[in-house]
Amino acid sequence: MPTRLTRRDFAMTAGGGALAFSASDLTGQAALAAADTPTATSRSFPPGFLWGTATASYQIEGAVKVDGRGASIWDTFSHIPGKVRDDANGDVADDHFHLYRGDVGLMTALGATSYRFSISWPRVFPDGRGAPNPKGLDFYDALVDELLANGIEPFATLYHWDLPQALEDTVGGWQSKATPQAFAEYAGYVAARLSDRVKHFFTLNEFWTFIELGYGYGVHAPGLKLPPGELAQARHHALLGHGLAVQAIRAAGRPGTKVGLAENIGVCVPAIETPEHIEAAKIATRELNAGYATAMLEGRYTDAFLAAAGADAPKFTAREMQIIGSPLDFVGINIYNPGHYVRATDGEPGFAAIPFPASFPHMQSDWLRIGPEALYWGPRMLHEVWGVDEIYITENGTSSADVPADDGIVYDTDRIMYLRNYLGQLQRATAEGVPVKGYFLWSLLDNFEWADGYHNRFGIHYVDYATQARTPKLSARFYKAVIAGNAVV
Ligand code: GBH
Repeated sequence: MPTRLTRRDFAMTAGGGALAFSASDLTGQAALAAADTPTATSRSFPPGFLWGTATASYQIEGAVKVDGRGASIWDTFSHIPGKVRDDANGDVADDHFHLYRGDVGLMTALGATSYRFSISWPRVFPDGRGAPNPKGLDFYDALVDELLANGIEPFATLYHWDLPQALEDTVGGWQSKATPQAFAEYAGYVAARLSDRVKHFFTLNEFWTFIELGYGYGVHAPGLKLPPGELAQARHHALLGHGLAVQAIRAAGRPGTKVGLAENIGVCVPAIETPEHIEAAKIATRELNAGYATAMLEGRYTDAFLAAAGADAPKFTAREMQIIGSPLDFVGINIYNPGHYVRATDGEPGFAAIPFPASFPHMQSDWLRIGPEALYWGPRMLHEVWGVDEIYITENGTSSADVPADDGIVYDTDRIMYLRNYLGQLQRATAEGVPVKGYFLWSLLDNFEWADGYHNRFGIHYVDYATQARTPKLSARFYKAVIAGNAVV
């Protein structure tokens, strides 16, 4: 049942209590050594709010042929000339597979209390299914131990797009129901092995992106351009993989294991914050996310979604929709930009999405539009439309045209501007009682940015790819002050 927060509820739950801040210098990192002293402000987050960074396996690990890892569709795709900017690939990336201890040290220097990483499916099941690779989880075992030894809570994503190539070759990847089945087996195996230490598992990351860009537009692996009906079926199989994995993780995980998803919902922002436009944005939230988030959070495709798809609608059974709608413990949302500004209209459907004016501001990439209020409305909509009570911002950040200055530091004031304004809106949400429990900044390090290769740098640590040296950018120092103060600074 959707729940509705009233102003009174907000008032009763608002406030993070007194700001208990002690300026501590936790860092061993030279460039972060200067401790900026946050002052107590009304811009604080609730006590116990988790602060971390996020990464994904193929974007940072490298070591693609180590310890029996199988190939993924991104290994194959990135090695096809012309698919990735500068024909870059993830063969080495940040070499995090070998440098993870130092990278956890960067997190410790920030004062981070959590970390979101993803597990490479083909490390664990080189053929996607069948026999697990005995060494497949060793790296993640060691990483998790290192995190916990440093007081950092691990959050694991099971699928951040590196599908085992064998599944693409043998069954057509997400085009087949065999892939969701295999994904669930892998998910259960990982949960059995790691849930003694990892309490939060995300099933799949950004359904929209890997399905639409990978199987529809052909710009991400596996590079297909399926016709609408087949694309709809691939979408449905990704949802089914999620639902089956939720059940497998529950069955195999220790008591207390929590499972959720990480989706880049299209955040519907009311163009004007008045009741009629807010109501319109809620209707829009359900309908404009009907292919993914709505289906998983409600266990159904909306009537409007099926009507619009017509003959190209996915084929599904009632049992499958029940699996897809398996209850979740929490929901993660990746928010970089506003999805749509929405206004109320008379009659059905009650909303209109307003096209973005050409002058709408953006960061380095065109798609990275600057709409900080997306970080307010995204979680508020999750809570009010679907009653979600445990919300994480699983990604937020930006790439910038980062160039080290003479002293070696990147003075990325544009990234700080972006983060400060988005965090300000997130703080507004928590102060009003929207149950956001943590925030993961994308990303810890500059890394392999998919089809954009290494050109777009999203890290708060600069990576010199020739030497693998990591240097905190000014934004790392900013984020450290945010974490230390548990407040927007
Ligand atoms: C996330 O995607 C990913 O989860 C993460 O791996 C990635 O590194 C990060 O954000 C930064 O991009 O140029 O028209 O093809 C964010 C959503 C959707 C943003 C696809 C880039 C490409 C649009 N992404 N989009 S287009």
